[in-house]
Amino acid sequence: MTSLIPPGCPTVLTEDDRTGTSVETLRRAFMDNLFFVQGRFPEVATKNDHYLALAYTVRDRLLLRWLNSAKTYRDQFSRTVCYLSAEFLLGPHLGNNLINLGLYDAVAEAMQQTGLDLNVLLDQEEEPGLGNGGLGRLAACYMDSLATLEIPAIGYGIRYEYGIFDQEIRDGWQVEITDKWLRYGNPWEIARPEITLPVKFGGSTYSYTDDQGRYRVVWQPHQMVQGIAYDTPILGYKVNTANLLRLWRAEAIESFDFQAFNTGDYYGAVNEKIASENITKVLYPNDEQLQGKELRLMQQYFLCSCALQDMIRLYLQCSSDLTRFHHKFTVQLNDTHPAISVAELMRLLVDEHLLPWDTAWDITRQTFAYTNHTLLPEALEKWPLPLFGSLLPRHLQIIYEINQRFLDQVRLAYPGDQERLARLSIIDESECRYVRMANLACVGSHAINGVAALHSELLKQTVLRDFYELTPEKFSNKTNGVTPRRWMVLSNPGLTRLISNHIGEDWIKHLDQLRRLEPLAEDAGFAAEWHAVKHKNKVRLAEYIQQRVGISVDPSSIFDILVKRIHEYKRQHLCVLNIITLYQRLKDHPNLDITPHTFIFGGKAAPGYYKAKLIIKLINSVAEVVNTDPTVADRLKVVFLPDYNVTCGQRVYPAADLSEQISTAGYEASGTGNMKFALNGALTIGTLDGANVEIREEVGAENFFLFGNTVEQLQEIWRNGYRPWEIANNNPMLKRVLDLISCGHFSHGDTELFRPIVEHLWQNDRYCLLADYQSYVDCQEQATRLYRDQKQWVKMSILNVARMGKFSSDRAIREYCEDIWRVQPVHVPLADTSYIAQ
Ligand code: C3B
Repeated sequence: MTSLIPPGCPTVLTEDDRTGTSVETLRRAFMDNLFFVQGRFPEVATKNDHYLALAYTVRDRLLLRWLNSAKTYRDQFSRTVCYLSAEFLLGPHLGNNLINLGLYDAVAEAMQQTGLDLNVLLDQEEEPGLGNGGLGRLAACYMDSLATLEIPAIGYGIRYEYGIFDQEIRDGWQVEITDKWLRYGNPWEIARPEITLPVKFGGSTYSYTDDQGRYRVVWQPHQMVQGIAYDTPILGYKVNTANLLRLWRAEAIESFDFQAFNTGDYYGAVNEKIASENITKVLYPNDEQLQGKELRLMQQYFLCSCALQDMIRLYLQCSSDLTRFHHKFTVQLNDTHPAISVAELMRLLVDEHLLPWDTAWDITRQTFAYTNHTLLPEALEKWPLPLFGSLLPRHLQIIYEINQRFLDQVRLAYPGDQERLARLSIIDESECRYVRMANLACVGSHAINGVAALHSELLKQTVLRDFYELTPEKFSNKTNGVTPRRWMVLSNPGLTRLISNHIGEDWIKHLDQLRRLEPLAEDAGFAAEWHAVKHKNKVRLAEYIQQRVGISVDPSSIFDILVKRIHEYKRQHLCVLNIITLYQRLKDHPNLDITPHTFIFGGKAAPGYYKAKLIIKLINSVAEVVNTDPTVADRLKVVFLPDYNVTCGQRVYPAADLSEQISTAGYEASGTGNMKFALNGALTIGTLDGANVEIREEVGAENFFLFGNTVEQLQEIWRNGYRPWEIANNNPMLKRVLDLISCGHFSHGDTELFRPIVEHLWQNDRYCLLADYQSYVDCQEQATRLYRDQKQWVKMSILNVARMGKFSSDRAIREYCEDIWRVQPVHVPLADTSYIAQ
């Protein structure tokens, strides 16, 4: 057994203040931290002091496990997964760490004894919003599962000083506020100022032949910055494994400053410093829309260079034979954002470690694997050649070389097929020339995957078709998953308790075990408890809504929720069309007996995406009218929850009756919110898109509200010439709904405000809202009618949860481990703590 204890030391575990877990020890450690870390005595301590004192108390327990993990991996030179991602949307740490340590109840008790409420302290934490949405959150779920499955892993990312903006709603419009998440410090990270790595930008290259006759290229940069490591431990659930999330911050290199300073250019030196530090200042707030900004490319390269240099540094601590690098590390590229890694690893191996090109290329391809997360053409990253070449001149040469060798192979496989050659080329030669990052990722990886069955199929048929035909063996599907620890145990303690009382706690690590709930779907007593848990969650959300936006909603109405980034393809405005349809019906028939209905929206729009921001305005405008119209008489309520983030998700998912997953078929790669809702007992109304397809397969068609055209049907519609205006003109209710928006009914008579939305629907309707409108409205009606039969609804809810086991991120990570990473678990024993405490 690996141990931090030198031979001869006593091996009795003692309860010390930094590692002990009894209520009394936790309480004492907390007081100690309040005093000696925060420098406060109880009478003047603020909520934030309390939060920090508790965070440090919990962190000590994490560090014990983290050090043991690091030591074990180092001793065993364990094969390690490196997850490279420009985003990690972690959400607050404290609650999750308490769950994973198994200390939630003990800490709640210790706080209570101190006269504090754990919930108040949990609310103090600023969440690290280092991601936009699904892609960043997936990375966070995967870090949780990697640790829980005891897989050695490092997450490499960027420590943005400002994460995703905070959203305020003013007069119905989104306003962006900078997210100063580090303002009060971050107790979960440990700065590693001794781990700094140089990163070069710009300049030029020259070549020469060295005294051993080798062709060498030297990159003389125009600018150099250094990356500083900040480490956050990521603990698994009830295991000793705590993996490393290493985020990089950019800083000016001191010597550069001094150079300028010595020549008297003090302000020039300071400017240089500021420019360097800008690299990690802010997260780009676009989720699926490319913005070809130079600073973004700098961020991407900065991350990749720091991560790969760090891996090589770690490798060389244990072995000098870099030809086996890929045996130690396997690197997953989370979308194309880190795809420049392919060229950077080649540069490091060839230019700096003097490996022959072919050897380096072999290592590189065996190191990387690439996950694609979107089919949207506007999200496929490509960089204009002049920009790329001026920032990364050496990488452009390397890419040309990779491309030339690759295209030679393509020519052999498809003699004379010039068009295919042009499509496969890493360089886009049409009009302006670009570097295509997806092509670079495909050529430089040994495995390529999509994130849901349908998405992976469409990838092979559309954006990556040529690559699939060339190397079909590289392709596979890895359907996304979510961690049940954060998304059930932490956010829905009522449901967790109920489930565990009946089937034990194994399901938390083996989500398939939820199947054992199936027989209970017929059990009236269990169903009553199930219903009670949901109702309580809804009451809690209703209180939050009242407090946050001042709207009172009825917890016994159906809670119909749509939370995700705002995007036309996600079709929040289709949901609005249905709301207006219901509103119109009530106006026509004031005594109509409808199921009381609360629509809840949440989500951020990219700041430069005007249509998405207008959709937010539309939702709020419709809410204003509907919520106050006496004819409606509280039977319809519409709420837009501002600043939707991980914390807000944790409140929302447990309280949902109906989950809206209504994207245009073929556009949502997978979705993961759909999984979080269903795992918390919501039924889904959705299209055959992304992972909805597989959710429906698992829970059964009879327990899923399906509507809308399929991918094939939509293709057919477009082939025949899609004419949305004909649909609107032939559907009187739809036409009235569109006219009601156009005539200014929801905009105080302003007929211009929503014109961009309505006009687009009439004339073009790229995302086929009108084609799916009637089917959606009918399906909504069917769902709300069924909601009145609570017995049937609850039964369907139980069956949904019972059959959702597949969608654990543990399953997804197991598949990556077996099919792509070929990595085994490494058990971490817990060393004697008394030695550490000495
Ligand atoms: C998202 C996709 O939009 C989702 O369908 C998918 O579930 C997640 O990724 C995770 O795979 N996505 C994103 O959030 N940002 C991108 N740039 C591309 C895809």
